[in-house]
Parts: sequence; structure tokens; C-alpha cells
Amino acid sequence: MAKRDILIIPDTRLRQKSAAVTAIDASVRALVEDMFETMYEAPGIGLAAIQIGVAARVVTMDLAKKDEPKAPQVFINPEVTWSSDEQATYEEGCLSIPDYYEEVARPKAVKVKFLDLEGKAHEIEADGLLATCLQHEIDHTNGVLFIDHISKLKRDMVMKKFKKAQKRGETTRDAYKDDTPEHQIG
Ligand code: K1U
Ligand code: ZN
Repeated sequence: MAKRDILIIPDTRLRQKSAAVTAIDASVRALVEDMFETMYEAPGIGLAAIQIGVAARVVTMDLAKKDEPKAPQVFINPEVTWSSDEQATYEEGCLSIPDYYEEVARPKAVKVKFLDLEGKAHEIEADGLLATCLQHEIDHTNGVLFIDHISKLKRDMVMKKFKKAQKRGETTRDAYKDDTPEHQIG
């Protein structure tokens, strides 16, 4: 197991569409282990493989609360098969956009089909945080970021801030761990 570096915007790899997994072999199992180590250490509640630079349609997630036992979930080739007309708003964050949170409106409920690590096919109906997180992570597999769902004005501000940080050589999440004014938006 190894913790990997998480890509930060404006890294263009985050805009890549990931390829479907065709065989669930040792390399996929090793990838999933690395993703969980990276996600738990961040910490985050979800992670798509492209966020560690691997363009494969693999998602890890754990929505357990702090006082609950771990509840790791793996979604291979996840795909939304149905979404509700009703929308729900949730304040989202992204490990590839450190320390930026914004309200995003998405379908309140979705049906998602996916394979598990044994290659077994599932289809689940999700709402609440699971629906939000699944949509956020499936977006990653298609090169879409949550800032694509907010106003252009806000998105431009975020991109400007992270492009400036990149110019300063701040290309890892560690660079955003402090609270200096140049890291604040608005
Ligand atoms: O995909 C990612 O970048 C991970 C992201 C998932 C997500 C969060 C909120 C709404 C939709 C999707 C995160 O995990 S951001 C960090 C976060 O939300 C969190 C971290 C620690 C404890 C609780 C939440
Ligand atoms: Zn994200």
C-alpha cells in the first residue's frame, strides 16, 4: 500500500475522461488499496483514480461518521442510469481543490450501476450524501469538477487563485494546509 499525491487544479490530467476497467486484476486491487490509503490520509470521503493520476474508472468512498466503524466502498465503471428531476443542494469540497467549498445543486436521487472488486454487477438507488458523492466522483471519471456546476464568476476566481499558486510552485495539497491570506478566495 502507498499513499499517492493528489492532483491539484489546474492540472490538466483532471480534465481527462478515464477509461473503463476491462479486467479486475492485481493491478486494480493494488490501485484500490492505494486510493483508500490516500483518501483516508487526506482525509476525504471519496476519491476517483484520476485524482492520483490514473485514468481508470475506479472510485473509492467511505461515508462513515467519525464515531462509526470504517465502511469502505468501491465502485468500478460506475454509471448513472437514472436521476430524479428533484434537485438537492449540498456544500461540496474536492481534494483536488483544497480548502474551497461551495453549494452545488444536483439531482436529489440517482440510480448507479457499477462492478464490485469481484467483478459482480450491482445497481443501487442512492439519495442524500451517497447520491451527491457518487455524482461528484462519477463527474471526476468524466473530467468534470464540482466547480463546473457553480457560476462562471466563482469558477474563474477559483481557477485564478490556483493558477497563481501553481506559478508559486504550490502543486501539492500540503501547500494549502496553512491559512495565509494569499490562499483565501474572495
Ligand atoms: O472527490 C473528492 O475530491 C473527495 C471529496 C468528496 C466529496 C465531498 C463532499 C461532497 C461531494 C464529494 C471530499 O472528500 S472533500 C473532503 C470532505 O468532504 C470531508 C473530509 C473529512 C471529513 C468529512 C468530509
Ligand atoms: Zn473531487
